[in-house]
Amino acid sequence: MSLFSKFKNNLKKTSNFLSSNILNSFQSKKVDTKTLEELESVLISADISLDVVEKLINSVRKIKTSELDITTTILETLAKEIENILQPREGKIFEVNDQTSKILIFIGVNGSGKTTTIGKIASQIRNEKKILIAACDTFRAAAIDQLKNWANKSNNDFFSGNTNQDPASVAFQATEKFNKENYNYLIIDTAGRLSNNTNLVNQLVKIKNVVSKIDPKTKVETILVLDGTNGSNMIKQVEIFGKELNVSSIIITKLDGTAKGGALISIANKYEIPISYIGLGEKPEDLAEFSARSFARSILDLEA
Ligand SMILES: Nc1nc2c(ncn2[C@@H]2O[C@H](COP(=O)(O)OP(=O)(O)OP(=O)(O)O)[C@@H](O)[C@H]2O)c(=O)[nH]1
Ligand SMILES: [Mg+2]
Repeated sequence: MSLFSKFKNNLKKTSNFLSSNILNSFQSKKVDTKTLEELESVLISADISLDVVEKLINSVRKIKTSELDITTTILETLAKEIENILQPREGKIFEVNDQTSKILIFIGVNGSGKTTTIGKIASQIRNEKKILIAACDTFRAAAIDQLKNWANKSNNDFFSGNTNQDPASVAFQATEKFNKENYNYLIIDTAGRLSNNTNLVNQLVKIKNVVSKIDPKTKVETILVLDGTNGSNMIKQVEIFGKELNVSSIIITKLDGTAKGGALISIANKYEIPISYIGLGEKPEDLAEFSARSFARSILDLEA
């Protein structure tokens, strides 16, 4: 299946919502105050932030009512505008020809999809890179097992400490193994829940400091995983984690399960942080490199 078909098939909840409501709003085939107001409320209901909605409405306002196929023109205009917002955020974590070794620390609130996303990435790139996956979510034995299963299934090496061992000390040992045995990538899974957010963020900062100190040559990246079904609430999470940790890349998961996919556009508009992947299901292949054009056209139910 092509990347575009994957986007198109798995973003149906958002695209059904947007395209059917937009077509409904413009039954009169006119661009006027009433139809623009309706469009505005459709876009807001799709969790697109007000500043973005304003931009989109302004671009549609310029369309001449005399145009023949006005609804297609409206959808095409919206898609172009959305693509322009998203384009600067396209950014890969992984390039086949890039020889840089990396330590990737996955962070995010509990249930956002960190462990699953690590499993998917490790499955997809296992033939390209020598990967060590480390379980630094040491609070629950089940969390370690879940990650170990993904490592086994994808044929990647796995490192874990003991239950309740300090996560930063597991990260320390994993980094030593990573250096000694010449891995390309060390992928670190972390816990999503602690007694409170401050403790959680402090814990992550500690992990980051520990792995950055051991090996200054290696690039350390912090990957923030957000649950797409949270819609605009994702913004709060970018704030919480972004304050203390320099977020290198964002991954938005579960976009197959929500009509609130428009929130991705709000995030892209608000933060200059690259979006590397989007989650489109639970299977290893259901993780797609983010593409601005494919996303913009898919959510408006347009063709590639
Ligand atoms: N439909 C769908 N489900 C997903 C996606 N990504 C993750 N999930 C599911 O979301 C649930 C939580 O995912 P996890 O990977 O365990 O989340 P986590 O961030 O590691 O959670 P904690 O370890 O509790 O912090 C699992 O049931 C996953 O299968 C996605 O893109 N689409
Ligand atoms: Mg987990």
